[in-house]
Amino acid sequence: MTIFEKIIAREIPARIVHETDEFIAFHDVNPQAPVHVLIVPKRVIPRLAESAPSDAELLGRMLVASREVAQKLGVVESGYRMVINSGRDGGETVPHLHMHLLGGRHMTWPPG
Ligand code: DGP
Repeated sequence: MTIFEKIIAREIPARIVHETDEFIAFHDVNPQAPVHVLIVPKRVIPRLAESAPSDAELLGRMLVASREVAQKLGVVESGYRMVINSGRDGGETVPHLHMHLLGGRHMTWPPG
């Protein structure tokens, strides 16, 4: 069981900002920006590289829901960045697909 499944099951606490029957959004424990939320599907997909065509609608709904999360956290006007780390070189540390929503400061490019 990944740490995110434990958060979904309420076995460990998290600061939840949004939840549907398909996904959950909560503050990252190690924030990299004033706003740093993870949007996580309840159904485990280990990483983007292991997603299937049948995941397309779920992933699309999660991306679209980022707007609602950004609105709640006050960054929809100022802007925000969505990041998905997939696999070792992508920097993925928790093998349960998740989208990072980062905002509240100006993001630089290229990422580290
Ligand atoms: P990634 O590197 O893309 O796999 O991001 C994993 C993120 O998960 C990382 O930014 C830290 C966060 N994280 C890890 N463990 C916990 C936890 O127990 N609670 C919360 N809220 N976030 C966690």
